[in-house]
Amino acid sequence: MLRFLTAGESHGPGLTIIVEGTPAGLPLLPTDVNRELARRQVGFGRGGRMTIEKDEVTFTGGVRLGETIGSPIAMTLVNRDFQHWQIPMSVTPVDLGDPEVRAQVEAKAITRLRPGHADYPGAIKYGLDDVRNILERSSARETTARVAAGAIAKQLLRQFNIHIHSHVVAIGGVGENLRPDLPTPEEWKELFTSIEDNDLRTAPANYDAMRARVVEAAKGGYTLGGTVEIVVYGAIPVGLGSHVHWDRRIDGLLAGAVMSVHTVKGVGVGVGSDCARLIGAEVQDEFTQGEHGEIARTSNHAGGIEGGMTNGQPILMHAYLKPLPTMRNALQSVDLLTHETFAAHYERSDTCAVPAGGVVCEAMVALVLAQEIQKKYGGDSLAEMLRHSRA
Ligand code: EPS
Repeated sequence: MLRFLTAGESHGPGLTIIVEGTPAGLPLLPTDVNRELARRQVGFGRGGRMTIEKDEVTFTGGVRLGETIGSPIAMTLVNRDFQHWQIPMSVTPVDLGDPEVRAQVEAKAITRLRPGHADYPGAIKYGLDDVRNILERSSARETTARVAAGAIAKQLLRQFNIHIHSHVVAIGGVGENLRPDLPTPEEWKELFTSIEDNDLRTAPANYDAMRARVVEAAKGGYTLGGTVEIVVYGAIPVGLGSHVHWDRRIDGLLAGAVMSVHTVKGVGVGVGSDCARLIGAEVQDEFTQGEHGEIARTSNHAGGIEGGMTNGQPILMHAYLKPLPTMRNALQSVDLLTHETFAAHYERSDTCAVPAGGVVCEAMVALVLAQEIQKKYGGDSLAEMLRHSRA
């Protein structure tokens, strides 16, 4: 079954991604991955880093003549910014006796803990007196690697006519949090096309007000969070996941995967947290007889999941992202070593990373669903999986 591992620091030489367990015979080109990486790099409100990087993978294993061969897929990706960090992020020891070299390493040491970041627990856990080693791996740079792995999962799901998309529905309190009704497939298509055309990845009606909110935050030196909606549509089979055990319920698996994305502090399925205040009739979805006599639904408040299983409706999820903890207008902090009070450490960061966050959430959803599709259909090759799905 598909699983993945990533390695690499934010300002180190690069990222490495291994995706294991993909079936043989899946058509796969670097452009399938790079297209997703480019979507993640877009986003009004990002800092200067995205103008330095151009994220593109090199396959170094698992793919031959444009198809997977069943062996682990290995990808590497270069951090272009590493050229500015060669001494402080050197893999081999550097000459700290040289005052110039020492100054460069010391300039990148961090001891003024950022509230809300991994700095404090990470430094205590790993016994460090410089938070740099925590920042480097806790940085959302790692999400590049997840999107690369997720692109392979998406490519597998596409073979079964399952598609995943996301859009930003709110930033910093501007925008709608929940969609009241289930849009038609045509409406989804129109919405998603318009979203890919703008750098906030939001419906055009929200764009100007959201953009103004981000500009205001950048001027004020603070950061913004927001809400993204993730939608899975197409031929979703009934019964991915199961009601029989807590760790087989697909809402739990999906929520856990999305919650693991940097800055995500809450996840909703269907009406999400609104279910606590709505009445029963507003949360469940009535059955009806469809046009061709089939079993159909009048709504999709459940977000396509009932009893820990997909019910064949589109899967609708919301992820709630907090404002990034690295802020020019820094909060009060203490120095890790002296415990003196200071303003928290600030270095180049983003005012708002919500549009990119949506693309990362898509990747995590894709990785979970690809595993579930493999459980459902089994098979070591794509042809075998397709045969099982047709049967
Ligand atoms: C990040 C800080 C910024 C972001 C980075 C995540 O990087 P830098 O410190 O180099 O300016 O740009 O995101 C990425 C590099 C990326 O690829 O998304 C952080 O502290 O989490």
